[in-house]
Amino acid sequence: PLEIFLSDYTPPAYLVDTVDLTFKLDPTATRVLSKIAFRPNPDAVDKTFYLHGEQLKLISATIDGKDAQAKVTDLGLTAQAPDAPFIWEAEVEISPSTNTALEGLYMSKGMYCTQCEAEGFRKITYYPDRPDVMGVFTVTIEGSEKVKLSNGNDLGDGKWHDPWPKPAYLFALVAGDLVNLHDTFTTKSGRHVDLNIYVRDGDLHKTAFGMDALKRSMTWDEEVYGREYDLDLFNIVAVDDFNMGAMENKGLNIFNSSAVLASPDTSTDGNFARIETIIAHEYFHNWTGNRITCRDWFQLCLKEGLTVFRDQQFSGDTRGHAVERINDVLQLRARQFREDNGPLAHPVRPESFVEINNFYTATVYEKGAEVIGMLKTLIGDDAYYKGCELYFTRHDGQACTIEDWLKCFEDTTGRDLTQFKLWYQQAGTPRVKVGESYKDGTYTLTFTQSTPATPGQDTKDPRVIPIAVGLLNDAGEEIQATRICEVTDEIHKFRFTGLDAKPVPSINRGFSAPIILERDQSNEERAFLLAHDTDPFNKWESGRALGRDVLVRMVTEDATPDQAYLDALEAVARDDTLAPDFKALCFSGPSNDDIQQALVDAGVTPDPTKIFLASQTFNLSISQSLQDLLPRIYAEMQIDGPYRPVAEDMGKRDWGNAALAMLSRLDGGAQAAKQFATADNMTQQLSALGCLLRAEVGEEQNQAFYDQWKNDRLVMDKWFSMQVMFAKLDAAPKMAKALTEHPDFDMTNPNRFRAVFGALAGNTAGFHSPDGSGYALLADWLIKLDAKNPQTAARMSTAYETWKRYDADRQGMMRDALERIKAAPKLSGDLSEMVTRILN
Ligand code: HT7
Ligand code: ZN
Repeated sequence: PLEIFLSDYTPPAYLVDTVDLTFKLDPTATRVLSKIAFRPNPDAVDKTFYLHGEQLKLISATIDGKDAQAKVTDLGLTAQAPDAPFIWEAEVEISPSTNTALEGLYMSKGMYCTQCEAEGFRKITYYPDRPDVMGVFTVTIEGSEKVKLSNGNDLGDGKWHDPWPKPAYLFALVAGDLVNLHDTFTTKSGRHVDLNIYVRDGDLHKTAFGMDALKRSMTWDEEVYGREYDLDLFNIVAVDDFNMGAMENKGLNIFNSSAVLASPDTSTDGNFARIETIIAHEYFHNWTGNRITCRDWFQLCLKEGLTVFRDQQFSGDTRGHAVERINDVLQLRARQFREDNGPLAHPVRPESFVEINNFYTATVYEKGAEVIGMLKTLIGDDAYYKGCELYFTRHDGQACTIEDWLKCFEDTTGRDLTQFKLWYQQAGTPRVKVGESYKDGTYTLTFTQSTPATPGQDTKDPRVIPIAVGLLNDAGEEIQATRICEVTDEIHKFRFTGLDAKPVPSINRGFSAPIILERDQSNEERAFLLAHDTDPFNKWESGRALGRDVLVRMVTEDATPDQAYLDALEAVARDDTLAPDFKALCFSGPSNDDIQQALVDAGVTPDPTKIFLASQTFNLSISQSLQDLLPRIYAEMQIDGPYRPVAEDMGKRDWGNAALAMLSRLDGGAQAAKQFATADNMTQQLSALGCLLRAEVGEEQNQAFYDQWKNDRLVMDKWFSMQVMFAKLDAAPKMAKALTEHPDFDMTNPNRFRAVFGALAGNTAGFHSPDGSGYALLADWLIKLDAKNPQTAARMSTAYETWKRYDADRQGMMRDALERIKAAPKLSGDLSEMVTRILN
């Protein structure tokens, strides 16, 4: 396998002006005719004319009308091209119906669709398939399908023209017998835009929320970033078979149907919130990704980190900043910290890769977003938006680098961002030790930073870390409003003067930097901050730390939950000033993975079985201590009137269902059974089913759920996943195995595969069953899936990335599973790269 290095970047030999494509659609023999106007690139070093192309049957190729005499390999072709502008014409044949990798042109339930990011266009025709080659595309689609779509504006008769030059990864085509919801949007400068969401017949009633989210996203980007839409048409298409969430193709976004289709009876609050975020994310890419794209795939975070940051801002503005931030950090810790502290750790901007699809990671996306957030914190809001404005004007229509992005902020602020750039270059989560002292009215905080070695990076330089700090007095009053301590050295001190007594610090407020704080903090202080901190993130964080400490002691010392913790939780439950969704988060408790990390940090080998059993006792104790309060909370959180996917109602359902989960540990599921029977929306129905499955009394309801929803594939994904999620210990791999034998299991559909095996990997105690059955089952299925869909198989192999954390037996069995995958015949480059990196 070929490793590609950022340092080897060279400009393309030829640039593209225009691309004319004609598709003669046929399931097994689609013909693609291309006519491309090339011109030599004056900046090129290597002048070889090279076009990428994979799995293509070349019918003919000419340069200026003469046989191109192309030399073809499995990966592309070369030809003698003039050192002057010329026209390339080619015809190739491809087979969309047998394309199960879902990359390039493929078929999903009778519908043609494409996925070209990152390198799928080369499976459609020969082309310089790299993001720094941008052309103006005109597309003609010939076929009997009722609806035929491509990028840009509709010229009629299956013909499309996109006036904006774009890289090939943003090309899209869809053809099928689809129906659509139509709406319109008028931009602030008066452009009339037609909006459509195309779906398969029968799904139209699930499109209204997506359309509303799209219009709100368009308004938000105008108001907050001054970005307007730039075509007369914006189309979204829902596709059932899709490797990721969605794709931002210019003017023709393609969505996994799970990321756009929503209705109250089939979608949970969580689904609605996710759909809103993804719609916004893809729409925001129109400026951060499409108008300004990446020079090469090493710069992926340029568009992804920034666009995630923008979608998080949007969701915060829409649903509330405190809860949005807590949820974003929960995600970051669960996925990115895990990645950053294991064998797959890599910088936000990687230095090398074998398969770019393996770098659509939590580090590039989520840590990439954190880096933007820190930049904004360091330079301030005004300077941030001024820098963005310069970026949009200076680089419109270009393919850029992280250096281009940072230079805009250097030029607007006069600040040197060389040290800040380390956040893009160094992998690993910084650890910051906190020391404190108080003398004569001066309180001093000493921060000492270090970052553990990561693959290929043994030593690290100190980074600039913005740590937001506030101080409270012992009456719980804020005596120092949030101040940003800009840590730049390995050891950095900050003084707070004029104090009457030693304060209580609230450190890294709002999670201002993605770091691990190391501080000896007493449980009294945690409880104090949980009660008094004005920063909602640290208020929640203190409660979380308390819970983690209790659980860790339960695992390591067989302790019982202490009364102080239970009292602190009760105070949260009774506090009428706190929002219901915030309370629900305070009660979500530390995750299994949280506890594992804490144990590893304390030098203890985590045993997932033991942690699971301790968590059961922990949750039961909380339920018992609140038993008098729970019926009242539950009753108060019930909502009269029709379901609305708005933050206020979602918060009430969250808190009400947290109460239901606690009640179910006491009443054997009686209340949950009532809720299941009367629920008029999926959030209530599914929460109740979860409680019943957890209590191991939900067999009847589980069957009823199946009977009710067996024809709705998105709800069926939930049904598959719930059963694995709530199976206890080694029942989880058994359940997953049984579900693979269910007639509705379809391994070629990534959503269904993830429903079963994503749930298995997420059921920590089940996946890590001491007999190794979880590891072995996943390995069997990853090998099977790899033959059909390497991209999804490779992504799911990350379930093994923590293998070095465990005891010798578990390590041995996980290593065996990884070795078995590695030795599988005809293993894809995608999966092979992942298992090799995980094993190293
Ligand atoms: N930019 C897209 C990333 C992507 C993708 C999407 C679907 C299928 C395969 C894919 N490979 C890469 C989605 C996004 O970040 O918005
Ligand atoms: Zn994206």
